[in-house]
Formats: sequence, structure tokens, C-alpha cells
Amino acid sequence: MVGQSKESADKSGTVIRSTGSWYEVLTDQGIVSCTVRGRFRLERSDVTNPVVVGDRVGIRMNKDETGLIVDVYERRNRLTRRAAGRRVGKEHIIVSNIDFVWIIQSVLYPKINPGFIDRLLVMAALYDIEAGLVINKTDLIEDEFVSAIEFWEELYCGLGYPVLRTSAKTGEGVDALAERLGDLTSVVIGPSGVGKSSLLNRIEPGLQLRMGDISKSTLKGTHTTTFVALYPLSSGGFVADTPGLREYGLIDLTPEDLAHYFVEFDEYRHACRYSNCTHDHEPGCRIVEAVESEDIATERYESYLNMLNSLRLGDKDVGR
Ligand SMILES: Nc1nc2c(ncn2[C@@H]2O[C@H](COP(=O)(O)OP(=O)(O)OP(=O)(O)O)[C@@H](O)[C@H]2O)c(=O)[nH]1
Ligand SMILES: [Mg+2]
Ligand SMILES: [Zn+2]
Repeated sequence: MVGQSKESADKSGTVIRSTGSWYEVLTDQGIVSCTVRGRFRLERSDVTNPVVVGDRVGIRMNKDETGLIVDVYERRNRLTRRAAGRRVGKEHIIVSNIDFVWIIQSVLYPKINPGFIDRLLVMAALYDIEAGLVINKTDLIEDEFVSAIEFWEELYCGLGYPVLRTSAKTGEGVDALAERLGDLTSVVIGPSGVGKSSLLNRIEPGLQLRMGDISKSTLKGTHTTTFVALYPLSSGGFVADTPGLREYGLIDLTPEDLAHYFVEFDEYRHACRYSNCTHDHEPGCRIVEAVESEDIATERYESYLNMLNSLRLGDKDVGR
């Protein structure tokens, strides 16, 4: 149990939406609007949100058909980032109890950000959640980007991650993504403006999610989706739409452990001269040799160094 109070629950369900003070809980008898006791918030001071979308909860019904969340059941897993701003350093849980994370990127507006992809792949691996990459807005591919898009696609495919090309505008690849969502509980995550909500609307038109404009000055999204919510799919599964992330701060990870979550480092990292090698400056490092012989992509190694640096800086960096 993540949290429990003295009252016994009348019903149980899944949190499908949270707006700060109210939580919508899907039960066998429909959706119940719930609040949560202030005491819950105090149990773990290192977490910014005590009850999150995806949580299985026990609720006690009030006379007016609203509910009070009295139990939060053990989470199977969670996707977390390090909180920024005022709450920097704390753990912010984005969603819990999920089967698959789709990292959404777009060809342009905003363009592909491999540093972001790699951070998310590391966190998904850390929490043992399967992950894949969607490259959206393929309708914007012009000759000059063809080779870059192919490069990223081949790189991540080669590492064993599924990669889909989609266009929420033309519908390309949307069926393939819908098929992958199937009866699983998935989450779409990425920067603002890449088309997360647009893709989900295309897959499930009844959702009618708000979609935003691209800013003319920054050529990025305008943070249209403002809360995490889990939506039922006609294929039987659920999908969580999430607000665009400005940055993705790593948490629950030490600099020494980081290399474990870069899949292609596995066959080399045990062969370094020093068993505690961090693969950045030590002599006899097999990872560095593999980068030099092009067995490990320079881009991935640069991401690794970047993350290593963030982890060493600790609270001062949230990974932009
Ligand atoms: N050309 C093109 N534009 C797209 C595509 N998908 C989405 N867009 C546009 O991109 C903009 C942002 O789309 P959203 O679906 O709101 O993006 P989001 O990822 O949900 O953004 P946030 O909610 O802010 O995180 C809108 O103007 C969409 O019309 C696509 O495949 N091709
Ligand atoms: Mg959105
Ligand atoms: Zn090494």
C-alpha cells in the first residue's frame, strides 16, 4: 500500500484524471469525483504528488456521490521525472501502472531532440517499462531531412526499440500506432507541439482532445495539454495523454548506474580496465574504444556524457 487511512473503502477504481485537488476515479459503476485527505500528502515528502493518474485506489463514498480516496494500492510501476522550479529535486510521478511508453517526436516544429529521447529511454529502462519511438509530422519531411530522419530511425531500431513514422495530418502510420496501443495501458510523452493529442484524436476521434498552435516566434508548441489523463480506447486498452515536457530531469539514478540503461553498452562495459569505470576519462575504457570504432554511435555516447554530467551536478540541472 502506498498510502492508507483508517476508514475502509466502499469501492475501488483507477484514477483517470487529476487536476490538483480533484481526482476522477473510474469504477465499475462509473466515474466518481474524489478528493484526498491532506494527510496523504505528508507521508512521502520527497514526492510532489501522492496520488497519480493510473493509481488503483480505494474510495469511500460521500452522501453527495463524491468520494474520498482512502487507499492507494501498491504501484506495479511508475514513470517519474525530477521536479523542476520550486520543487526541484523532488520526485514527480507522471503516471503509474503502465505497460508501454511511446516517446513522441516530430520532424519539425519542434524538431527531433535525441537528448530527450535518450533520457526517456533510460528512465523507461530503469522502471522496467517497454518503450518505443514515434516520429510524427512525416508530411513535413523535405529532401534535406530525409537522411537525418533515416539516421535516427535506424539508430533506435538497431538498439531494439520499435520506431513508427506517423502523420496526424495525413494519417500515415496512425493505424500501426493504434494497433500497438491495442489492449495495453500506454502513455504518450514528448515536448509540446509534437502532436501527441493530435495523434490520439486521429486514433480515437471521440476523445476530442484540445490541440494547440505552434508559436510563430519559438516554432515550438504552446503547452496546450495541461493535465495528465487516461482515456479508454475502443481496442480495449487505455492511453494517457500528457502535457508537453519542457525538460526531463533524471531521478532515482546514480552516475555509476547510468551505463546499465544504455543497452548497447552492455557487451563492453564489463571489459573496462577499472570495474568502477564511468566511461568518460578513465584509461582502458572499452566503451570509448567502441565509440572510436563506431560500434557505439557517437550521438548516444554524447547523450550518455550529458546525462552523466547532469547526475553529477545534482540539483543544479534538470536536463533541457
Ligand atoms: N503538419 C503536421 N502538423 C501536425 C501533425 N500533428 C500535429 N500537428 C500540429 O502540431 C500542433 C500541435 O499539436 P498538438 O497535438 O496540440 O501537440 P501536443 O504534442 O499535444 O502538444 P502539448 O499538448 O502542448 O504538449 C497543431 O497545430 C497540430 O495541428 C502532423 O502530423 N503534421
Ligand atoms: Mg497535447
Ligand atoms: Zn569504461
